[in-house]
Amino acid sequence: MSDFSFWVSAHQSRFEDTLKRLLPQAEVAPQRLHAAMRYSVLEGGKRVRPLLAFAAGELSGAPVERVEIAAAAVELIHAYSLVHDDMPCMDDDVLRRGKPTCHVEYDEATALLVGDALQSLAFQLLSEHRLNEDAAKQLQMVKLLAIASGSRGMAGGQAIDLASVGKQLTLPELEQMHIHKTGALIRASILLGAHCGNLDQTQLDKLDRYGKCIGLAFQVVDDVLDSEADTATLGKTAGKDANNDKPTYVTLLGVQAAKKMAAELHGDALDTLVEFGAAAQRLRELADFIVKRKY
Ligand code: GRG
Repeated sequence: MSDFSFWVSAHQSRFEDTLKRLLPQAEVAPQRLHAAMRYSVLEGGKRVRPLLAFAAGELSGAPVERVEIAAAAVELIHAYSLVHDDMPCMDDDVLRRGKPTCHVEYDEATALLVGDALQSLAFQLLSEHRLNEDAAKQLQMVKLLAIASGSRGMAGGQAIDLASVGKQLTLPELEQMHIHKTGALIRASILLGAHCGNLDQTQLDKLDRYGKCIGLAFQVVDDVLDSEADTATLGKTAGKDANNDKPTYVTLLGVQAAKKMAAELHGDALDTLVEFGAAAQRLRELADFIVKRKY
């Protein structure tokens, strides 16, 4: 096992325990809602956003106990977005992370509440744990996640996505959609990890640029995988975008050009890390992982 694979497994496993501890126990009332929240968050997912937060936290000298709270907040927002995205009123899907989606396993009303409650819990975590000595910086973290997940971030991107079905978008329009829908939360993961430590504004700006490039690369790769990989490998329904008549990098550019674009964004992301030297090695490895992933 490579040093990077070991780092990933160790963090994923420790993070799973953290999530189990932070989520309400299934025995606590209202039991069905709490069980559905745990079902939607635990035992699944690559945990890419938390891993990015951990790598940025290491770079900024942040204590890992703080970063894992920030990482949990981001992952809860991500899980909420997947639960809502899978509902019949949005993408209407039955499979997520290799198991039935939340509204299939439970019911629609429960799935709606799971998303609501996960979102609230994310902000509860960011506000009740000490994440930076400087209270103003911590408040900035709350604001950062709120903007990244709200109408000027992920939810806004989802609105553009829903409105784009059956339409021919231009490349800049597609990019705008994904910078918000997928990119905003990925960017926020990196900045939240970094905000648990101490970096100057120039360094934070570089990390933000890295996040922007890698967030978009993540989506381009997602589009390629949606068109090339099978349902069993992805753990979610493959070919969904084409079936739903959604514009993607593959439908707009073709597979080869989409792969080239992902490689260019990968290169741009690595360029932003040059001045950090060896301290940014994990972020480099995560960029490789995101671009070369198979699911
Ligand atoms: C409902 C407000 C709201 C937003 C939904 C994220 C999102 C916005 C929709 C998900 C649809 C989708 C397939 C987006 C493409 C990129 C993406 C976020 C894929 C899923 O993320 P992964 O691959 O999933 O990190 P895991 O399961 O590994 O956590």
